[in-house]
Amino acid sequence: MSQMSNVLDAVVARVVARDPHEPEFHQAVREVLGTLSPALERHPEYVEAGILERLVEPERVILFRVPWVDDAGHTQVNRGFRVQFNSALGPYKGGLRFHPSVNLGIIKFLGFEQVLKNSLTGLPLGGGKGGSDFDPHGRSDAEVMRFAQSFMTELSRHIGEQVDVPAGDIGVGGREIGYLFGQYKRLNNSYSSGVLTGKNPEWGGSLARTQATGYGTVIFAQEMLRGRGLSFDGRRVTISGAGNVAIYATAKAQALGAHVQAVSDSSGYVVDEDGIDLELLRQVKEVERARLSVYAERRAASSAASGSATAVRYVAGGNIWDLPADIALPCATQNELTEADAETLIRNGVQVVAEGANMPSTPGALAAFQAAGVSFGPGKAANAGGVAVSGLEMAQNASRDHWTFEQVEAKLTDIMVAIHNTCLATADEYGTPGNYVLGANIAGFTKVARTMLAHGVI
Ligand code: NDP
Ligand code: 2IT
Repeated sequence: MSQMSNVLDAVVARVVARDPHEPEFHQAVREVLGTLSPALERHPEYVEAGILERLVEPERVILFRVPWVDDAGHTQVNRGFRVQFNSALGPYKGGLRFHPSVNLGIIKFLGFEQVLKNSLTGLPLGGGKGGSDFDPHGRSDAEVMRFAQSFMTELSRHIGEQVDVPAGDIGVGGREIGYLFGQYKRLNNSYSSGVLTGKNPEWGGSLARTQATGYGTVIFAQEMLRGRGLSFDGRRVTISGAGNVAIYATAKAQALGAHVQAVSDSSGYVVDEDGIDLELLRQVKEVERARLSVYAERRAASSAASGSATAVRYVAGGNIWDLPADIALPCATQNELTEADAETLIRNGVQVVAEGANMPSTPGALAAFQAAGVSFGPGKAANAGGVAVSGLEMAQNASRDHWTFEQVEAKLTDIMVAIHNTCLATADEYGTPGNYVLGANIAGFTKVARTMLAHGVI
């Protein structure tokens, strides 16, 4: 065992020494490799074939200039990235993130997680990730379009339905996918529906892709609850974020009878004693692209108009994890839930945590949850519903078919339940019952490792 730990430590040390300025990538690699010893003990052939060294090295990294002209006529220059991490199981697949914090280390961490997540879905998908440090907040539609067109002009030469299939992530939703797809189509003079996922269902998208990540996270959490003899019904739920994943996690949790008490954005959080008003949330965030404070203002105004007491509170700059909750679903961004936050949640009786975002819990938070016996579902398992339905979108595009919402949702449910059960079965197999982190990492890894071994040293 300790010999294997030495091997893993050496791989981590080399990752850190090679790219010392990529802390999020180091964190993701450490977290995964920290759980693989027992699998490698059983499969020394993976170590001998250099699978670990290859797993942590992207197959290809593309970094490019994205020049565009803003509404004031000024030239802006952003950076574009696409990390084609691993194609053992299928074409590279993973989202694009547009956020000012984006850098190569963040895209590498997301790409690395994506490889294992996509493996867990059981679909034929490799892993990749991309994006830009472009900030869509406050930009006009015309600016977003010009930026997206410039971004795709370079990206288009690197992607394709058998090569690499991007989708959305933070800052990239239906509007951005539309502009990106339009430019790809124009540059290639071909209607290659399968080159991007997250498209509008009117022109090649899958029904239920918009809902898939949030719904999937809640379906996964529901299975976790079931294991503890619990359900969402009547439980207090805190959901961080107010974007695509948070909104549809709210919708599904409410449909299962939960009391979703709070959501957040990067400026603060709202607590709504009557439960989050989903239609108002969608109006404010999806339609108006406004701040969450606007949600609170509207709710307070409608309470005042109807003469009832105001049940909503906006806490600027506050910490959403201070609220007592039975179930916590972090759905905003990486490292948003710290060890101190985990301790507060544990003290307040949290029972299940499922990650809708990618790596939202710090390593200290994760350890604290596990030590306290909280059921903890890591992002690569719990949020795999988004990419899973992207895989279903690719299948529909390839067969020129279009499935109903109910058909897609039924397949999504099956996939999430299967991932949940695979995590638990793998954790049992390795003598760590209930350890979803170990189960997800080993199950995701071994399928990729077996395949890499079969394909030879490439
Ligand atoms: P959106 O852009 O739709 O929403 C992101 C939300 O998170 C916003 O409310 C945003 O607030 C908040 N947020 C972003 N960055 C920060 C930050 N640095 N600090 C605090 N809040 C922040 O993105 P998604 O909902 O699509 O993505 C959310 C998470 O889910 C990400 O981790 C993403 O990687 C992950 N994910 C997404 C999938 C998808 O299908 N979309 C699939 C699987 C995982 P603000 O507007 O103030 O910035
Ligand atoms: O992190 C993720 O899994 C996503 N952003 C979705 C990727 C995809 O290709 O649908």
